[in-house]
Amino acid sequence: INEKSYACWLQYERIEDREWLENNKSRFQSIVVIGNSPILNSALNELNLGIRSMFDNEPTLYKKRVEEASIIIGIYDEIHNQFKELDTNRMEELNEESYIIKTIKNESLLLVGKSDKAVLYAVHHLLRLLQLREPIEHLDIVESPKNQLRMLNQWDNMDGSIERGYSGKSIFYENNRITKNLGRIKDYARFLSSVGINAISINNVNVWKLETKLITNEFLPDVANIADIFRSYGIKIFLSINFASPIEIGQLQTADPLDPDVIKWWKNKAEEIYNFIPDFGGFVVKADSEHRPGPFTYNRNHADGANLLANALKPYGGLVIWRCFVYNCLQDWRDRSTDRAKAAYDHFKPLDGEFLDNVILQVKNGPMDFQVREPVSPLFGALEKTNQMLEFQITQEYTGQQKDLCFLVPLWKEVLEYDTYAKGKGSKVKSIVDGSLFGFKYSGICAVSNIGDDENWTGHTLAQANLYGYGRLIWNPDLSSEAITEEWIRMTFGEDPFIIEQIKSMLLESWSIYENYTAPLGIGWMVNPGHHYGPNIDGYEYSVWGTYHFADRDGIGVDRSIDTGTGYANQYFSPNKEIYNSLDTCPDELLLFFHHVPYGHKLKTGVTVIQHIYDTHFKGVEQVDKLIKKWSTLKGKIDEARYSNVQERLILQLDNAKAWRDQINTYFYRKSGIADEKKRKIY
Ligand code: GCW
Repeated sequence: INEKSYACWLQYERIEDREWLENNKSRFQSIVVIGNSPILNSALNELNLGIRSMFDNEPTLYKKRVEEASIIIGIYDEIHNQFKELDTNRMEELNEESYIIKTIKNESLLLVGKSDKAVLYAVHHLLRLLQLREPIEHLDIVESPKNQLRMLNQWDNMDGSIERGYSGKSIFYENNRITKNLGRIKDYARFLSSVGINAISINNVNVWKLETKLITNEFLPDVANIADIFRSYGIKIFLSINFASPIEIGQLQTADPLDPDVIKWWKNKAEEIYNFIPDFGGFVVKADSEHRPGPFTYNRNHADGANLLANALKPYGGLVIWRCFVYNCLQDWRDRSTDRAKAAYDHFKPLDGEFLDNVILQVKNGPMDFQVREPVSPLFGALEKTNQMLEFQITQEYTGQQKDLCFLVPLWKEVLEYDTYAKGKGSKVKSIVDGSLFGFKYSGICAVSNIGDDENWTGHTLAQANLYGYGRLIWNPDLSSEAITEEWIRMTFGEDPFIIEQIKSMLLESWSIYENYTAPLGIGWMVNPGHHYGPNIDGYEYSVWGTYHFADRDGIGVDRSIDTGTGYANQYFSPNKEIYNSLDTCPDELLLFFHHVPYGHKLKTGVTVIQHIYDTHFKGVEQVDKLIKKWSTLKGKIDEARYSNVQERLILQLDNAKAWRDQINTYFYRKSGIADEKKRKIY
């Protein structure tokens, strides 16, 4: 296998800078670990691996000789008596995942965590500094993650396929079994822990027949093996469950959440699971959504459903992560009153306060479905008494499927910085999901993973940046997109300033480029039904999915305003609702999400909607051309495997961008009859 492709951002390239080496080598001669646990062991192994490969020198491992070691790692409780340098007050205030890295008197480095997991994070922090060739002479770092749950959702099926996966097959399952080849899972755990991920659900939220049995003794021993691996990297595992399990695998006639036999069945089931996995994280649940079973069948609501499971998991400290992706997926396109965007809020807002405290509602960032541009879901801020977490999609279902380059950190950053005004100005999404605004007991961020068994994990090598960036951003949403991008490039491709600049601009512009050549002005969709790649303007127009653009000869867009439209804008707090509601103030990029306008409507830029469509679509293709040119300047400067992987995909991207440009432009030219002012080629 190609090591560089496989190693992602943990390249641990040999340090060539002589001066740097001379100055710092002595600091990495020996390590002592105080304490003993599987996680500390992982921390030590990683540190050892990193040092060995960057310094070309195997550090000596001491058992106890603290005075002689150049690096001392351990857990605060077991270590603090020995080091007066540790500020006890400061340490007491920190949480279980916090750590410090400190240079102490005799030039040794102290890496102390509040827990063994935190020690592992400290080690990764130090290795990152080394990979970035940062100055390390006088370190005094205190770090805590801002979000509590930092999670990934795998959409992996046991036949080895991955729903919306674009990077090969599952690393977890093959031939309807859990894989015996656990090495890759271990490396995945290493990557995830290096960016601070602490939870993972390991099967698709669409839980099919076989996957329903993951919570039976047929598969639990194998699930427990996977849990062991992740546990030693500080990551808890969760399973997606089938709400109808009591019927499917329990021989009951019903899955009614208020039925005593059903309640008992889940209680016993929880006990059984925790016998295998004592620190099992809990369940992720997609219920009454896209034909998956749920409480509606029994005339019960989502709180009844979630609380059933929460009661069962409670004795063991388990969580129920209940998804809010609930809408009518059998809509009649003739029906203009139903609005899919309103559904999640309509279903869950009335239930605020009715969920048990070990339930978390998982809400997608937008009200529709991970489109290239959507407003932020109005459920953020609307739930004051219910634990909430945010769901992003790292896998590029609607954003180019890892053929097209689309770096998503800037999008996620916008979502986290969005002000909901739920408690007045400054009620940002990031302070809702970090629990601080409403004092949630549990909260955080999760995302659908983009990895598979491709050699480079993510299909497109540059899509590794999305996984890395996701982890870094949710650890600390205050990090800038630029800083995260640069970190990733330097760790992945090294220190050459030219390489860094080229890739940095490619990544940072890619989201806007993708937006330029696909569906315009926040309208979304217009993709091929089913697989969702490539243009198909009317692909979903007369479908059951509630995803329409309503283009006719006069205009385009969905009227979601309060007086004349579906009223969706009303789900926001003031002043957001007024901003979206009015044509004068609605931001251009979301115009067609909120309003139906004539093609001649002037945007804030002064350009008409139709001319904007033409301009952006021609521009998008030119921009992809430039991406190809930029990348070609790196030939010979980076290894051939990664170079050609990206080059091949950029060529596919260009084809796709042209297909989008020509279909979108032609479609709207034919609908509107309005010519391009610049008289470019439209078919
Ligand atoms: O984005 C849509 C996808 C489905 C997915 C669903 C969901 C797992 O097209 O493939 O199902 O959302 O989030 O549940």
